[in-house]
Amino acid sequence: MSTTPSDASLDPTPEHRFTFGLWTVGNPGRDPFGDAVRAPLDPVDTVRKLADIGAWGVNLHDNDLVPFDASPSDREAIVRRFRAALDETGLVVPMATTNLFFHPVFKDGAFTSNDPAVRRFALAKTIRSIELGVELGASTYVFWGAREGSEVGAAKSTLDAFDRYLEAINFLCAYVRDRGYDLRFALEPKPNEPRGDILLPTVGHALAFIERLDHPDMVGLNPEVAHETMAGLNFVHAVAQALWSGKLFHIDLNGQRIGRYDQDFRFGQEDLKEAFYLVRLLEGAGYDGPRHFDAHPLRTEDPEGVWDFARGCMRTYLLLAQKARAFDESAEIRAALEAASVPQLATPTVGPYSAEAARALLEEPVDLDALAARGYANERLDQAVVELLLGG
Ligand code: GLT
Ligand code: MN
Ligand code: MN
Repeated sequence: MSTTPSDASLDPTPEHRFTFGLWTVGNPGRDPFGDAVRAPLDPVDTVRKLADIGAWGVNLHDNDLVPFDASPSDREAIVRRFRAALDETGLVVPMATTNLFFHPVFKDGAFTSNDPAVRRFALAKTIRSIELGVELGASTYVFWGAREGSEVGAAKSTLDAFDRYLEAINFLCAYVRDRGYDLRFALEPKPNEPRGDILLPTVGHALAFIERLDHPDMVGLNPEVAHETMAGLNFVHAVAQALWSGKLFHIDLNGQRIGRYDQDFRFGQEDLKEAFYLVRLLEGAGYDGPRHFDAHPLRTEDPEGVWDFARGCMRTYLLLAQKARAFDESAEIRAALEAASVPQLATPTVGPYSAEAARALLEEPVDLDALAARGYANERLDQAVVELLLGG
C-alpha cells in the first residue's frame, strides 16, 4: 500500500474526527524543573490553525478559554469571539471539561477534598463549566480526577472519599438531566500525577465505580494511552473492555513509555505496535467517537514544531489505519491467524446452561496429551505483524 506524502488518504479531514485540546497544542512546555519555552496561543488562532490542518474539533477546560477570575462580561466577550472562530471554520467542540486541579484551592482534592466548602465550590465550578460546554455544543463531558487522591494514607478516609465522589457525580448527572442537556460523562482514570495516588486509577476501577451511580447509562470512560501505560497495564485490553462494556465514550491518544512520568508524547511516538493494535481495535469495532489527541509538543519545539506535532499525531493514526486495512486484507496474515486458532475464539464454548449440556461436557472424551502438545503458532503470527508494519 502506498504511503507517499502525496497520498490523499493520509490527509486528515473532518470525517476522521480528529480533535485536540486547547491545552495540548497550547502547552507552553513548562515542567516541574523549567519554565515555559513557548508563548501562550490565542484560542482563536488555535481554532483556525486546527481547521487548516484538517482537524474536526477542539476540546477545552473552562479555564483554557475563560480565565479563572474573569468577570461575567469578560466571559461573554471571550466566548462570543471563540464562537465566531468556530462558526467561521466549522470546527466543533465535542468535549469539554473542568479545571479542578490548577488553583491552590484544590490542593487536597476537588469532589473529595476534606473541606466541604472546597467540595461545594468544585461542584459549582463544574456546573458553570458544563454550561459553557453545552453552550459550545459539547456532547461529552470529561472528569479527570487529578487531585482526588493523597500522599498521606492517614490524611483521607478512602471510604468517605468514594462516598463523596459518588455523591458529586450523581449530583451532576441529575443536574444535566434536570436541564435536559444531551450530555454524557466520561471518567478519565490515571494512577498518579499530580497526586501521589489518584482514586479511580485505571479503566477497571472506573468501570466498577460507574455501576454504583444512580444513572450508570450516562457515564462512561475516557481512557488515555499514557495513563494505563503508567500503571503498567495493557491499554488495548483496557479499551477493549470499555468498548465491550459499551463505555468507550471518548479516548485520549498519545504516547508513553512504561515506568515514566506522564509523558503525553505525540501519538505513535512510543510503542508503534501497540498503537497499531489500538487503531485496529477502534476502526474494527466501529468506534465513532472523537479521536482526541491529548498530547503535548516536546519542550524542544518552537511554534512551528507545535504543528509538526499535531500533523504527526493525525498522520500516524491514518498510516496505522491503513496498516489495519492491509492486515485484514493480507492472505498471509489470515493464514497465520488460522494457524493460531484465532477465529475459533469467536465460537461459543458450550452455549447456554442445561443439565444435559453439563452432562455432555462431563462425559466428553478429551485427548489431553494432544491438547497439551499442540502449538498456537504465535511466533509466526507476530513476525507476520512485524513484517506488515515494517513493510517487509
Ligand atoms: C491534563 C491531563 C489530561 C486530561 C485533561 C482533562 S487535562 O492535561 O494530563 O490527561 O485529559 O482534564
Ligand atoms: Mn487525558
Ligand atoms: Mn496524560
